[in-house]
Amino acid sequence: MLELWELGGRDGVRFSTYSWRTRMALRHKGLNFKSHAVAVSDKQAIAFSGQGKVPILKAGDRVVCDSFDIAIFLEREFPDRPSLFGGLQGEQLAYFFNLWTDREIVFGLVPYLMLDVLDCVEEADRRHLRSQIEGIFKRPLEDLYGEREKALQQLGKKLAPVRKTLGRAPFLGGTAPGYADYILFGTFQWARVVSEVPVFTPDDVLSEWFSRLLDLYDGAGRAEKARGERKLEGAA
Ligand SMILES: N[C@@H](CCC(=O)N[C@@H](CS)C(=O)NCC(=O)O)C(=O)O
Repeated sequence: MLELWELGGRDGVRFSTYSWRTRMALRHKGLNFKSHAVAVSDKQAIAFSGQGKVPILKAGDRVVCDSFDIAIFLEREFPDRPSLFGGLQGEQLAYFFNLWTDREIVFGLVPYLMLDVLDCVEEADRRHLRSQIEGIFKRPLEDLYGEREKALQQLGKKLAPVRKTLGRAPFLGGTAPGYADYILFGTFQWARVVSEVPVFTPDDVLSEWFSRLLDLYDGAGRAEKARGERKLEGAA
């Protein structure tokens, strides 16, 4: 039995970029799992893992931390299921893409999204996340938010090679999705779940790709409601 510990916000909303990478990897392998929602400030709940971050995957008595290590674990443990990397060369390239996405895209989205994230979590997590992010950027979140237009423009430039790549094939994995797709998907799913403002316009090739990813595995990504959808229902 596979169990996933992942961030859960108010009303159990699943918004973490890293847990979405893992969720999609599990679906890709056709594996069922039990999800445990964890508050980011609740370190007691994940003390069993010997570290302080989620996602964490438990498979029997084995505990795997870090979304990329979880993907490698799934690839090694379930080699007969569809491959996430398409071999070691693909795994190495996906490792690079994971680092690039974390440093350039996730970091680039923080000014744009972080105040929205605070709306989606309970008070203790709000304090935790504000002090963490303000500690990293050395500025109040409101100042960062004031620069979101600039942040979006920079993001647009950084994503240009991804757009060009998606002009050649429907997925970063080629004709079928692979772990590189889930890395980037998780990042935009984070944006979709916490913010009402779309990161790209509907005619953008990235928007078409994102929509394909949302549809995968019986619409697993789409089943998590966007911030705008929750607002319409009076829940956000
Ligand atoms: N490199 C890790 C990063 C995981 C990570 O940063 N998780 C965040 C939640 S999205 C966390 O647990 N942070 C702990 C904290 O803020 O105290 C991965 O890929 O899983």
